[in-house]
Amino acid sequence: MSGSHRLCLRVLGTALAVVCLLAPVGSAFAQDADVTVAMQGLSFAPPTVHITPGQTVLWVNDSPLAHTVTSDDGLFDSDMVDPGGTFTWTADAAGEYQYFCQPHGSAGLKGMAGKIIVDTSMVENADAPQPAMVEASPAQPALVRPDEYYPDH
Ligand SMILES: [Cu+2]
Repeated sequence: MSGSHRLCLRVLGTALAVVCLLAPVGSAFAQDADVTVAMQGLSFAPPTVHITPGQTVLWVNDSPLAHTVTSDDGLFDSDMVDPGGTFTWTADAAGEYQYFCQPHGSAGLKGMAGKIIVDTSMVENADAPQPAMVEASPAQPALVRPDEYYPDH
């Protein structure tokens, strides 16, 4: 009776140990990156990402080929990223940053290439709902409808 109980605990303990070993590896990537771009086949997915200054892009090579993440204007260059490998870049300033893979693309968004748009539009988006709230107030006079004031009612 107690023997089978002990076996159950041992299996559970082994399962927990495996989870504990795997968890730190996964969370390490999640903490570092604000946006993830996959290298899939001969393309970057998604090809365009949008971040704000100070945020980090993580490239993950999900393809069986080695690729590079090379800035058009020389700001960053990953060198060869092997299958399963990663590369990160943190944007310091606003701007549009085009990049390409040296073996499979070239500058100017040709072939295997992508773009990082860095701006503060997320802050601008936060202001956007305000005009919509102002528009809601003119609807109030409609509560008093002229056709409800016919004298013969
Ligand atoms: Cu490539």
